[in-house]
Amino acid sequence: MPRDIQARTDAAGDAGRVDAVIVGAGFAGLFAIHRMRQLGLTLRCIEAGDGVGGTWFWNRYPGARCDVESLDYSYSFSNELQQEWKWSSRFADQSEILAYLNHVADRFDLRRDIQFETRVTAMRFDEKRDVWIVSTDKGDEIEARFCLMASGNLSVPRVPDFAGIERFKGKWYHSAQWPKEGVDFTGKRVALIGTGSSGVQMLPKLAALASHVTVFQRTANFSVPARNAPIPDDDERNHKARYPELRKAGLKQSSGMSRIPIPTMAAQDMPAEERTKFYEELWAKGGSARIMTAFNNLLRNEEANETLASFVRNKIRSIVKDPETAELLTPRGHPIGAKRLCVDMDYFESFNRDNVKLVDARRAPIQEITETGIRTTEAEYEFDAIVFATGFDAMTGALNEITITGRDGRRLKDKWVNGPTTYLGLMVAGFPNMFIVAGAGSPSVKSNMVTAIELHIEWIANCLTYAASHGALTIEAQQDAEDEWVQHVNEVANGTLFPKADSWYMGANIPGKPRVFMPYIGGIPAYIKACEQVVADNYRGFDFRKLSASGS
Ligand code: FAD
Ligand code: N01
Repeated sequence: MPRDIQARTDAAGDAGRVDAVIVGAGFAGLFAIHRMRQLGLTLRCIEAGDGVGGTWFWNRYPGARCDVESLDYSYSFSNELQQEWKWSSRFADQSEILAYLNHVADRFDLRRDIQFETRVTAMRFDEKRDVWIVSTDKGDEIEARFCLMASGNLSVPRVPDFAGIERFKGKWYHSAQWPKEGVDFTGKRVALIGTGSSGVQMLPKLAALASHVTVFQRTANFSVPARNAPIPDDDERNHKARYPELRKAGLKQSSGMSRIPIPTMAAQDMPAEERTKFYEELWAKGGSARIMTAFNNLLRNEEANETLASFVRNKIRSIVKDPETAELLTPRGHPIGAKRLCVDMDYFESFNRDNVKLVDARRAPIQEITETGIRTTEAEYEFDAIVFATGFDAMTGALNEITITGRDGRRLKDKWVNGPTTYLGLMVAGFPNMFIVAGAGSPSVKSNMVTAIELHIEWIANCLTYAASHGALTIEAQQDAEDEWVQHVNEVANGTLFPKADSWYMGANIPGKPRVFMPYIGGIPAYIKACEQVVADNYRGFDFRKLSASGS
């Protein structure tokens, strides 16, 4: 395939020139290599880590595992792959997902196109030649016709700007920069800062080893039990026998997950007693997907949301024995699900242990890290280790860290100063031939990410094929189309309860970051329809150009 794409790149044998640069070698980057190779493109994938896996390479903290069931949270592009891989449990842990991604890299011979331990620092679009010049921290300058940004939504870890961290004599860790060799917390006094999904997964594991764990909680979070267990052989056999059909069924779900009944009823339409029984059943089944889609209005209607929120609050009170601790752990002030719902294995139960203590970091914020521990506005604590489960500069962080310069010398970061703007989440006007994989403006983190990634890469592959067949060298989103899409993304979000929470979806976890709801919350089916309509209208909203005005 597309000789036209290659016409001015002529990459064969020239390491500094390729058809496409792919940034990142996680789920997105790996599939991108495979799919772009099928188009006959020459490639270079650049990855900061020394191995593949992205999220699953970096987040090695104890307890890390997925919360989308593994039979769904895996690639569908190869039936052989999905048939041969055996997941040990319903929600696989980090090491298993990392092993899977390494298997994928080997099975499809992907590593030969990956340059590891290299960070892309800058990308500049050369308007005269219609190529991107990609610079790295190793001094490379690579020319590429296309750039695929598979750099991740949750790949820039964030440690809050606490004074004094450099003075701390013990060891400190961030959940997403975990040492490969692991950490032995046996007998240690440990501080855990942050009670999002990472902190919630980690606490039971830390508590089992450490002499004492102090949890600094700023916002109490909703969490539901995973009920993780091995997948019974029969279930696995049945699932695999129907895999292609189930993958298709997943695309009809807002979340992109299969086997979750599509809700047809509003929460208020079920009598209260029956509703509580239903929530009990879903609580017993475990996981977040079923309970959050028990009714069709849980994330649209506050009264409906409150039925589930109060059910979970009661559960917390029934699990946690000390009433004061239970009270502090009870989430208030945001709708359930408007921050990502945590999925845990004995999180609330851990607070019944003698060696776990909860500190209210809202009432008494952390003031500084001292030589020996942490000082809040109320007290000083001594620790051997501090664990930051304080999250990420989500969705825009990885792209904004790269100096990306498009047409007319315009920086992406400047264009996004009021929040990310994209057309279909795929491209940005003024940045030709740069595709973003499953980022802002697309279902991305509000769906099964692997589904979102596969959809995007297929779309990009088809778009490149179309461009080649029309002799086009550049593809670019039109500003009007981008504006319209951004407006749609905002309208859809504003029809939900999501903007009511200070979440990372809203950029609220980073001081000074613009408050906009970044993912597209219309769901996978609506998103697929929007993309298909654009294609059916001959890629409405995209310009395909044969040569740039000044090109030769
Ligand atoms: P990533 O996996 O983040 O990979 C991006 C890669 O790009 C990284 O390896 C990074 O090093 C590299 N990179 C970034 N910038 C540069 C640069 N400038 N130069 C070179 N390399 C660069 N999603 C779900 O749908 N279900 C789940 O159950 C789920 N569980 C999660 C659990 C954890 C602990 C976390 C943190 C996230 C989870 N997610 C989950 C979201 C998860 O990020 C995605 O599912 C998916 O793994 C993202 O893949 P990706 O390839 O898009 O990005
Ligand atoms: O990060 P977070 P995360 N003082 O941003 C607190 C995915 N993921 O790494 O809420 C005190 O959610 C902060 O407090 P507050 C998933 O998409 C999935 O846990 O801002 N506390 C919060 O409690 C998830 O949503 C899994 O008030 C401070 C915490 O740190 C996303 O990754 C597992 C603070 C950060 O929570 C991010 O999750 C792990 C301060 N100064 C991750 N600053 C699965 O289960 C921040 N905090 C699949």
